[in-house]
Amino acid sequence: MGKSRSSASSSSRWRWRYIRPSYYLKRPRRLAFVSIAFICVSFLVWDRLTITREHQVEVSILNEELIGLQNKMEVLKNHLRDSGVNIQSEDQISDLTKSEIVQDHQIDTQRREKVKDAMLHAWASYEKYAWGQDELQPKTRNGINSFGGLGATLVDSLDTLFIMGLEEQFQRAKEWVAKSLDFNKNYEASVFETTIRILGGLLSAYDLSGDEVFLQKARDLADRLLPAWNTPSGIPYNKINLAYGNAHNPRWTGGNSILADSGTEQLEFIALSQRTKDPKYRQKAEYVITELHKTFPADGLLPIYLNPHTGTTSYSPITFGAMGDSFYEYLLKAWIQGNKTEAVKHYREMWETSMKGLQSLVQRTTPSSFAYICEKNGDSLSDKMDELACFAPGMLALGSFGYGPGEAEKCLSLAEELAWTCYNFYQSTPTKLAGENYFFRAGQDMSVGTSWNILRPETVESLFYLWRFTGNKTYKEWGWDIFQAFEKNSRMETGYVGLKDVNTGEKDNMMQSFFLAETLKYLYLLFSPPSVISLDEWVFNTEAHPLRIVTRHAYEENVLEIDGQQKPPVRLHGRKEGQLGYD
Ligand code: DMJ
Repeated sequence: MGKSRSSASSSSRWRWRYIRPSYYLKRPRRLAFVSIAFICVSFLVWDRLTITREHQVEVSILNEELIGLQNKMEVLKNHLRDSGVNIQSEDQISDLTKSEIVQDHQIDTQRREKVKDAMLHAWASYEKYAWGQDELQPKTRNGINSFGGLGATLVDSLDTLFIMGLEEQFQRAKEWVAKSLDFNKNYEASVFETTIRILGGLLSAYDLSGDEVFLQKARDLADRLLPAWNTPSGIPYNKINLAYGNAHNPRWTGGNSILADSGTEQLEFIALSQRTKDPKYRQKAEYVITELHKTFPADGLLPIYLNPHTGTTSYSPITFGAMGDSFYEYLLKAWIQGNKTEAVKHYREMWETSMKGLQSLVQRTTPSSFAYICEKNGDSLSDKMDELACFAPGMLALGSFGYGPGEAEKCLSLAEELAWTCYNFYQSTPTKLAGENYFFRAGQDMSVGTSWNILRPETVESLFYLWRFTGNKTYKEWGWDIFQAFEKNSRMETGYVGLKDVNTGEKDNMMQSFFLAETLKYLYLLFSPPSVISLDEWVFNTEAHPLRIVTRHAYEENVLEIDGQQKPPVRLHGRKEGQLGYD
């Protein structure tokens, strides 16, 4: 009996031996095994919990976006109904087969990857042959300092790399900015080019990444540019020596400042003041508009030459192409950047006036009735349009939603007509790439004038805006056609080049920095969901650098805040690339 009780108790002790510490202390191997197993299980649980938490955050962000989009859709539907447009019922919309949506999504993903691959190729070639220099010459495999040695391609590419999720490349570029970007150059820089490419590129990189090094560099550069505005009228000189600060205008303008060169710094300088809380940048750039506002003509169209001493215009052509273009673009965008508030109302008013002027320049070709924007010399119109003016359809689409019903549709419809013309600038040549400008003669529709193509972005920029605002997939197809033509004619083993002639396809030897900053970025965004760089939160400068829209208070307060605080950096990619806003 006693024996059986003791054997029962020893068998129960035997069964529970695994939970006794003494068992493991005598068996170090088992102790090690159990410890490792415990660590692994703990890690697994922690990892799963982290993923769940991240997913919850992402799901709630997506839910917020969804609600926002649903609200916007309602507003849009009401707006369209008010204007007499027939809206499909929910049932009809859901008739769109799921497979069609999935197919579109797959096509977009593939195309986006192709554009990203093009960016990688352009960037890798730049890294290999022209690292730190302004631009790559792919044929001769060398770099060239066409902007004074400011690493123009590198700085222009920062945000494209970031948006495409090319993190290693972005980090390498950031290190170069931190260690090697030096503005103390005895070089006569173009105030316009340096602002839109370098200052814009740095500010955008700062807004996206939150890294202070970009803001410090931006401030240093802007401080060197500021003396250009010290003229009797406040209209800036267009050239400045970055090391010594002496400013002047180029000789070929007869001492005049150029309209686009003087009226395309507002976004960058306002953004810099907002981020540094120092109003001096904004004040200089905005005073230019105040000055031009005083004598703004009834049609809102300004000749391309401005006298920096008197602040008045000099006799010269009126154009939405070279030397005029981005002045009009910035009137609209400064209004958007300023949250469309009272403080920036005058920008919108000036822009609307200019858009009446633009309409007065629109003619149609025969026989195909392509709409185009004429240039104007004195009282006479000339039937010529630069490819550069193909930014206008995008600008009109972006500005159309500020109008009331009726006017908004008219504006959007003109944008669509002009985009069709610009697309045909490409389609009408043997290479399917557009020339630099076009002439329109009775009975002949369009014919190429200057026949080079330097990888410009304006048409794909407009396609991007039109797709965002109309949801019409045709614009993606047109963008894809243009991308394929670049791939076919401009891609080389050592980068991308322009064409000397779009009729013959003969190549030049330059990979322009705006190909990486603008052309490839707009194409990538054309095939990305609209939440990637949402136009409600960002405004693109004229070099396609997105600047975050922040709260702007009325002028009299003279205080510009960023919603109380600096916003956190943007997270475009989750644990796996493509989680947020991509797939
Ligand atoms: C870019 O530098 C900018 O888009 C500018 O506004 C016009 N020219 C080039 C691209 O064509």
